[in-house]
Amino acid sequence: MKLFYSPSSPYVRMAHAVAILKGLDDKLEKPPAREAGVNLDKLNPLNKVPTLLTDEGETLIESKLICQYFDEIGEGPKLYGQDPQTRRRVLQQEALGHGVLDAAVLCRMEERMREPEMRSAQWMERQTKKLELGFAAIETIVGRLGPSLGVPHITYVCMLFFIDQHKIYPGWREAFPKLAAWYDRTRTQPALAASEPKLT
Ligand SMILES: N[C@@H](CCC(=O)N[C@@H](CS)C(=O)NCC(=O)O)C(=O)O
Repeated sequence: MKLFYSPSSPYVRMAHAVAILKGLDDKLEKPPAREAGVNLDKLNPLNKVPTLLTDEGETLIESKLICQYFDEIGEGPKLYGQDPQTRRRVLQQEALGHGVLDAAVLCRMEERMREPEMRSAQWMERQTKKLELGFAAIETIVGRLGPSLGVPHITYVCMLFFIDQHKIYPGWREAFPKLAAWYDRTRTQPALAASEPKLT
């Protein structure tokens, strides 16, 4: 299988961490997606990472779908659960982490891509509100998650690492101390430690 890869992408990291957890890392090639000569848009019209090309020649786009595929073919307990209610709960918890990460990425893009005079304070406020309310909701969820690594753990750790790395929400640790303590404990679990980007 080929997982088109970018070491800085938190969405790629989510898929990679699930692959490690499901015993699939050895079966993954990780071609760099952003090198000259790689035309990812031929496989994925959205030209986004992660994109997975399976051994059967199927192309999967979206990290959440790739994580579900790894859960289907990998070893160990089913991360998305066996019954519809558990599955809905995991998908909902995952969606919340993705939504917060999406808002963080939009904040970063606004700052990176636009000149200061072109930036919209209203847009930033709108995204920042999603961060604040999302963090509050996630803080209550992690209190109930248990120690065994699952999709919500992976989603939240990858999201929090990205936000910390790019200083998108300074002060979150003081505002959400239980979430900060959970993050520091959880990020050291093997699949998360092994997939953590090396900061230079
Ligand atoms: N919802 C997508 C988001 C993927 C995404 O936005 N990836 C970024 C890298 S972090 C990307 O490839 N951006 C390139 C672009 O938008 O042109 C997922 O979960 O896979």
